[in-house]
Amino acid sequence: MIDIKEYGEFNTSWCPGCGNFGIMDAVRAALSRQGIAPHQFVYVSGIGQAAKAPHYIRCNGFNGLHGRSLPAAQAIRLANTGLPVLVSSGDGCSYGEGGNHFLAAIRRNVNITLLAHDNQIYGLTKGQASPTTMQGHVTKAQPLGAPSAAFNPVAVAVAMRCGFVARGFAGDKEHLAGLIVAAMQHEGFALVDILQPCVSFNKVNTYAWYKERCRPLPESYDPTDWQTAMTTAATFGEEIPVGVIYREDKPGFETRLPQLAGPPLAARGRDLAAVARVLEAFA
Ligand SMILES: Cc1ncc(C[n+]2csc(CCOP(=O)(O)OP(=O)(O)O)c2C)c(N)n1
Ligand code: SF4
Repeated sequence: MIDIKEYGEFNTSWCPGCGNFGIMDAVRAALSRQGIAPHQFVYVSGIGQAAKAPHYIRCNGFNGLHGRSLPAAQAIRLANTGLPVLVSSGDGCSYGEGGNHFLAAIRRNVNITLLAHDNQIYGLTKGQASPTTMQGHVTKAQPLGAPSAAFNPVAVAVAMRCGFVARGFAGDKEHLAGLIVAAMQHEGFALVDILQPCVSFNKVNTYAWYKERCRPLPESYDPTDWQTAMTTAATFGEEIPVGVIYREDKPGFETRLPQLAGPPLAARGRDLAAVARVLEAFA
């Protein structure tokens, strides 16, 4: 257990009441419970309000381009297979600009955890519809209502048999912290899609809206049953199940590359003469 104060206190540019605060509290609690000190993990993000999360916690951080956090995170993990790697990314960043990286990360199954701050809107750029915005939702940029059907990331991840798929709610920090711990403990790519109110630009999916609908899965729920998980993942409307929706143990990408057997690449000595030979050969 690490003292929460170790992760620091920072001024943020988030609006008062933003769901990102609940997610950050849950991240701190999850790290503390696992005894992971600020220098012992890497926190990766792209661009957006969610992507500012690594700026507001003591950590090793990396900010990539919009939608490009997952490739960077996977590279970091493959270079240092002993290192916990967390990604915070908005629904636009993860499922819009980064949509193909999301699918590739599920297929590749590198051992990282994606925390998708899903506020069903583009927060940083002031409220345009994102891939998870509900069809018909009126925004400043879509005055006639969002014309496209909403993307369901949880259902897509389950359909692809992603090894760990959970849905959480930023308004229930204790439950969310448990999901983040379970995701980080999972061997392979883990998705936690987190319903996160944007109090400034999403006046439809508010705290009250989510609270009325979010139902924690019962103890008896079996997340290893794929058919049931598909039905559970597809449930999003008057009722929204939250918890670990699907899990499947399978070998991670790291076990499939012989080059990664043995100590992490980052801990191995560097052979600069070999690098010089490669440069010479291809220059
Ligand atoms: C390739 C690219 N497209 C668009 C933008 C402009 N842009 C920056 S943040 C953002 C939306 C962020 O929304 P989301 O990822 O949902 O995160 P949030 O701010 O809601 O946390 C957009 C469209 C950009 N920076 N790069
Ligand atoms: S605009 Fe929305 S997502 Fe961004 S800080 Fe404000 S409440 Fe949070």
